Amino acid sequence: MPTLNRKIDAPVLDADPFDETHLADPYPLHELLREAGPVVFLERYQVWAMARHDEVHASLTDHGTFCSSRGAGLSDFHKEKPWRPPSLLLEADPPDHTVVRTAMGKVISPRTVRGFRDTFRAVAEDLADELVARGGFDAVTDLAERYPLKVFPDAVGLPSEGRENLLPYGALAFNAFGPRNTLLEDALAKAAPVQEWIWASCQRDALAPDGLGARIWEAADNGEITHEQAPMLVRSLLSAGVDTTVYGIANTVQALAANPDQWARLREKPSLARFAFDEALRYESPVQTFFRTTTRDVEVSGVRIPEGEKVLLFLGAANRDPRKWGPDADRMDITRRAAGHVAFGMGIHQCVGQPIARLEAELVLTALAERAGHLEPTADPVPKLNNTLKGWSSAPVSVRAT
Ligand code: OVV
Repeated sequence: MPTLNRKIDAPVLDADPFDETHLADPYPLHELLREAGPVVFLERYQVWAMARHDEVHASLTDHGTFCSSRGAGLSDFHKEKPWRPPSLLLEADPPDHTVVRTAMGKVISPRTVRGFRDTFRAVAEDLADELVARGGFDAVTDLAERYPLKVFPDAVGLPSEGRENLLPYGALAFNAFGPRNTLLEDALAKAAPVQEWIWASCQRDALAPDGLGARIWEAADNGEITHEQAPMLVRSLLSAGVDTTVYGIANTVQALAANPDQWARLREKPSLARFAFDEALRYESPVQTFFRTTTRDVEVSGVRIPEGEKVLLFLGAANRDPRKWGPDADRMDITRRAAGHVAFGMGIHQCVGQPIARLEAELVLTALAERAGHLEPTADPVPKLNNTLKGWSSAPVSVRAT
């Protein structure tokens, strides 16, 4: 429906959050969106948007009104065919969602994740030894891409052949939440062999008997989920579990290198690693946005949104809202109480893999902080463009042993 024929009692903006300028540096747009009002209307995509913490948080936790089963991207699954069969987790509502989410929560239990710690730590320490000895490295390609790409696929029990498909698949999945711009078209053009490898790797015979993938298939044997659902849930691990952690770790190391006072704090007290990661997720959120769709007419902070409308939630902007975080919301401060950020989402869809992500980040940051004296950027980081993810394709740093 053209804007002309609708009644919109919110500021109407013509900015494109998915253009290259805003994807590379979204923060000026975030401020504009937050200051424009609690709810705005984005003319170009005919969608509503929220960028303040209160409204983003409230929408994420009201899954009855802001549903996920019509897609967590711009595309409305009631109107367009999804690019792949919808995720049983991300793109589902209760009661369907509840069943699979419960099963996944058991697979990624605290006990299971504790069981990963020793192996994950050994890999982190070997990598940190190597990188510190080198005197310099790229925080993205030498650290953030190597670490999760070793420990996570091993934990899932994936075949070692073909793992180079994991990053392109994640990039595709996260680009697919946005509009059909060149980022998405380019990713889709190369997608067929990537998708084939992913789907083959979700099948029982491809998965090691002791990994998370096999545990999902056992949940089907136990009747918690069906055998048809099992490969789809393995697919969720492969969609959401790799790029997210790569961006999260890269953004954290880059932000620490760029903020020497914060790196000094972590180096003095490596046990702050978990807090540094949370603050980095708030400060530079890997997942910047998700959409929801309204299930009814709803009023949000005085603005009426009709039923069946797409709503773009700016997680990354909520995480820098001065109304929530104070006047220095744009500053990285690892001693800040970053709890309450929405980088993992909030409510029933909040990241089910987050204990694994947190473990990876804690161990790799601790290993680095225990070994590296100084850590400094040696060149500007290079933005990596994605319709949903914010991060870098390269972030060179120099490092000296303690
Ligand atoms: C890309 C993405 C994010 C979160 C969840 C999923 C995918 C999924 O497939 O469940």
